[in-house]
Amino acid sequence: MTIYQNLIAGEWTGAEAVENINPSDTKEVVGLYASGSAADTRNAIAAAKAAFPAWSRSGIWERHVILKKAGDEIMARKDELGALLAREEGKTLPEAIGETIRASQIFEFFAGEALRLAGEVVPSVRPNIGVEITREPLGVIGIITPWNFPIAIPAWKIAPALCYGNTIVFKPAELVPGCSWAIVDILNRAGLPKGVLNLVMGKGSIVGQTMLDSPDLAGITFTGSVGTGKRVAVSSIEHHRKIQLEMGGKNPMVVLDDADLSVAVEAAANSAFFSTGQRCTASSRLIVTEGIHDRFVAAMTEKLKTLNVDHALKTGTHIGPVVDERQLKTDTDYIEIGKKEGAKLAFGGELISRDTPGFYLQPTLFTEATNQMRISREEIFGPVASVIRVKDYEEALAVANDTPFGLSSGIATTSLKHATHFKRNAEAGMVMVNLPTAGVDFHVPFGGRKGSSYGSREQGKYAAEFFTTVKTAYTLA
Ligand code: UN1
Repeated sequence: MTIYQNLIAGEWTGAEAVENINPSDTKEVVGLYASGSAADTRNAIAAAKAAFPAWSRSGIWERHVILKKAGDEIMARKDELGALLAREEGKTLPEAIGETIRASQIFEFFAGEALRLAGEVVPSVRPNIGVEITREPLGVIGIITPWNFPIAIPAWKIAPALCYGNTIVFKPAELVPGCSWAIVDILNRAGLPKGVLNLVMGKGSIVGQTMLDSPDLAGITFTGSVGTGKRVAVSSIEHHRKIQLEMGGKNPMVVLDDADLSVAVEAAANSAFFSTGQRCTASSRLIVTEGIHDRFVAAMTEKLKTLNVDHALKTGTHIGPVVDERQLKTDTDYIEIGKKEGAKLAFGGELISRDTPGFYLQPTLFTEATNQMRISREEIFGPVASVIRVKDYEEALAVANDTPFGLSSGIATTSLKHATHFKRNAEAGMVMVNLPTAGVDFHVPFGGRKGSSYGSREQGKYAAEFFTTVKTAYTLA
């Protein structure tokens, strides 16, 4: 089998490789991918550092052309890359193709942004002096991405990093190197100069740790677990490094008595269970007022009966497998914890077997949960959600905000008054009215508050905040 290698200083390299396994069919090896060493990582950092002076001064048209070419190629290959994504991560083929299209759109967006780089010219408070405010590239950026969005998250970090003139050392999640390798190959062929984008696949404890220990990374943008995020933060203070962290969520979806029941059920089922619940934007706390509670639970249970859990590539699959054995164990452990804590298992909770050996788990719904239970406080990151019954809107809002996280917060209601109040008072970076908490646009800011995020927003124009540093220049006229 060919080894998909790391790209360091413009050369494909690496003989050590690990198998990329399909979670829908653990007999299938998706490919062999290089596993980089600490020395590879140091070489990649050195290459990015050497490439920075020239790339930081590259023309905006050159950046535009490369980003546009990448976006176009990803779109042209959406079915093939979507299938690769579905095979390595386990989300369904339509979800995977959708994510691939999103990655293409992100490259197209930042191709445009490259042409719109601008500063400000303002008068000085002193006579005969002019002031210019410009944004300059930050330097070498470390990009560390999670397994749950194998193409969109790398795209939304790589595209702005390049657009604003930075060079990159990129470490994708070990479980899903395939889409990352494909993006890097596409950008490399699109004409990026050697060393501007370096790919080091491999273990967090080796590649990731070497990145954290390096004094040469000016910034690290990270999406992943709270624990690893904290380690990125601590190491970055030591190295005086800018950071952008996207970590967990325990996103609430409030359902009020006056909600349109089918809108509420669609939004809740989508955000709790699609992509196998493996989204930091997933709704895992369904906070439902008394008057609609029983009807909502009955309708959700009916809806869950219609969702097929099966091989990600099979037509008609609504929910693919859990990503791997470790995550499956976390999910089933939390299901046991929920039962012990006294929540009622209203649907699911069982492993299922299909034609191919994979990590198949039923969508799982608890009722009679309280907001104090561990299943309501800790991120599970699987197809597990719980219904918390509340008296009224005021209690629903208080429970929604009573969490260490603050990424996305949703409400299903037909009341303008409650929707408006919720938008203003939800303690979250993103608020969704009559929509799933997950599934965001690619051209507007993404990020949260409290334990969910740290640093400035990702995506859209707001990405410039992290990927650039501001300069104020004064000139005597
Ligand atoms: C989405 O819900 O569309 O890791 C995106 C995650 C997020 C991305 C969610 N950073 O789940």
